[in-house]
Amino acid sequence: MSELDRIAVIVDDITRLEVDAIVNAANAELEAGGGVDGAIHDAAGPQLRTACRLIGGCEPGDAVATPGFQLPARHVIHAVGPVWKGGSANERMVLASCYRRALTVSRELGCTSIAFPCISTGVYGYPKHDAALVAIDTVRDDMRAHDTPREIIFCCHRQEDGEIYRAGLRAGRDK
Ligand code: AR6
Repeated sequence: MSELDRIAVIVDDITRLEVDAIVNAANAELEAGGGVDGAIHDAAGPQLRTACRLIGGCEPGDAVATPGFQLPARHVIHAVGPVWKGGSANERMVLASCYRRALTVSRELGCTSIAFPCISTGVYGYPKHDAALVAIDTVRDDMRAHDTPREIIFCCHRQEDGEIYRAGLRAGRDK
């Protein structure tokens, strides 16, 4: 079984997923913002805001976990992506680190399934194709090294993002 068989691409609202962990595209202050972060906070309820405030913050490239509260997902792993500044400010490294750290945290929590949004590609402005390739490469490398989480979902909110991931995975089949 190739690691690619453990990866799924779906187009959905990540707050609806019944998985062990969903990843949030958070900010360094862990304050509820817009985009997927806002949707996750709305669906999880006010306890999530309290839990985030207790943690206090998270560096770009890092990830921290809270419970999912009212979400169907058991955990939320808050990962802070890079703000796109043209590509020469270590954005690629920071984005890859988000995915690696989120996967490490999910293993510490004993997760078998995890869903990622397209981190940094909204408000933070990371070019979508490039971000998808970083996500796919980083997740594949991690999966080759680890048996868990067993199932990894790229949860895109828009059809066009789903197509970008599917094309990226198809191209990667030969690698
Ligand atoms: N389910 C899945 N994906 C979603 C959802 C959803 N419900 N809603 C939006 N997306 P963004 P960033 C996708 O802007 O660029 C926040 O204010 C969206 O289509 O949410 O990392 C935070 O507080 C896009 O592909 O995150 C930070 O301040 C992806 O989520 C800042 O934005 C990421 O877009 C983080 O910016």
